[in-house]
Amino acid sequence: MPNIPIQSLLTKLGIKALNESVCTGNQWITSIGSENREIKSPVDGNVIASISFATTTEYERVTKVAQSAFDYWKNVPAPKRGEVVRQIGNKLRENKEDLGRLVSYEMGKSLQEGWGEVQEMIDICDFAVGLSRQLYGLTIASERPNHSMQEQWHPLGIVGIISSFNFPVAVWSWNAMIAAVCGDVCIWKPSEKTPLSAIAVHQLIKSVIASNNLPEGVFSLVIGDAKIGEKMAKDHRIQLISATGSTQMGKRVGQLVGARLGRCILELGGNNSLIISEDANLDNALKAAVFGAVGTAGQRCTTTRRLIIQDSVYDKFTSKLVKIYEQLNIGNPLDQKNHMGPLIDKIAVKKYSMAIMDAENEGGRVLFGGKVLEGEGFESGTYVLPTLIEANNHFRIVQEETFAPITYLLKYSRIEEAIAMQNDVRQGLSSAIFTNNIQEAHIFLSAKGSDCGIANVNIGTSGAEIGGAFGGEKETGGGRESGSDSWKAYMRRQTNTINYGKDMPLAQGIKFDV
Ligand code: UN1
Repeated sequence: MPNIPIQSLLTKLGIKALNESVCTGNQWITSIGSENREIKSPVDGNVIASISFATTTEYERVTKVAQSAFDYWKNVPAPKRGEVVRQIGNKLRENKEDLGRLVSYEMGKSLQEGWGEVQEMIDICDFAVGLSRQLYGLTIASERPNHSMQEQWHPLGIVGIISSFNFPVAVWSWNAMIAAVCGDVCIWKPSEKTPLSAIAVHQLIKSVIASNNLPEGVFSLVIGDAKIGEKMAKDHRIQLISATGSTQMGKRVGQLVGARLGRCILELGGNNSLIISEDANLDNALKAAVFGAVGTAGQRCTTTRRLIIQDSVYDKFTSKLVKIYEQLNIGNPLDQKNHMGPLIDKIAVKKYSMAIMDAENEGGRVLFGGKVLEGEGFESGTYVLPTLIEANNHFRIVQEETFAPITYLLKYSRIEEAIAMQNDVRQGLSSAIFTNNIQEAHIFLSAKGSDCGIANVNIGTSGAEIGGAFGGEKETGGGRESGSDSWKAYMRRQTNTINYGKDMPLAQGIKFDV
């Protein structure tokens, strides 16, 4: 097993003193009277570091600094803001290897996926740089003579980013890089399970902030727990909250932000399915199904949780799938021969075991897996076997998102039936179909097809590119982040009507003479 020289990695990434829980860009604020917590790696159970968590006093300081930074940043021309983002992208390029390794060790995803996550950050920087010259508004035909109308997009304010452990750094960049070119400043509360990767990111961008003479507060970090998250959600000084995590967490955040009529982008749970038609290229479908199910040990919001397989190919497909599962290597994610690493912690392992028990109690049949791994290399108690269960879509447990590598196998005979099953869950994030039948593919993408925010043909449910809008419907929360025109949620829209004539006609033909 490769031992990770964690201390030298932390030093390389500039992580030294850890009694500071808050960063406003260049400056770290020492936490006074706050509690210290141990951060353990799910890879080997070792304590990586003991770090301080912010108190509400420190949160207050950060918010004030962010408010004054916004007054500066909103006046910087957007392409100049893009230039700062370009430099951040380059910093990430230079440090992709080390940052990816830390993500992998702190979170437990495979090294390849750790690097992939940093690549996703680099990609969104590139996207945001281009966007900084394309924050286009519309011109609109006025109904009045000698009048023109236009729409402008202005900076919004402070964006609060609450991110989850499964993508410790990429989700920040989806939000923060777009927010930055839009003229917003951001305050990031990363998951309390993966704060070190967030600290590393802030250490990396420090030199960019300094060399561009940016004030403190354009990019801030608050290491905290749910208490800080609640504070952010209630804080009227934060114009937009972008939260990623469970549906349960999102409902709470949505209520708190809604109560003050603030804005929210919610990216919550998924219950993603892959439909495998008899007309599919089954070899490709197998590869996509396995990556979708076991990638990040089933802890992506886009993980393939349900395989909906046509009855005529069901036996053939499932027996091949079980054979692949038998050959998967599970172990230290930093060892590149391993396909799957650990779950984030023992609580997640417990949920995995309980979900399997529930599925069996409801009549499900385990075709593979269902075990927590023990023995050499698995001392941390966080490794499990990826699991395949024959089930029924209406089982209570199938209707839920369990953040673990458990995949339910479901059977269908007609495409309409498969789509109905795919849509018959409360979540609506990602979906996919494997078919070479053009009619089926188009039905799946049509209004009577998938009801999800993401619908793919002949690729899996996970691994979305940053260029598209990312997010989903129903209990997934309805928010969109990352590419396409998601930037609009980070800006304030203003409609302008300009009269360049000599008269003052009213709209709707109203007469009002004075
Ligand atoms: C998440 O799991 O919260 O599409 C995000 C994907 C990744 C992002 C997942 N690009 O799987």
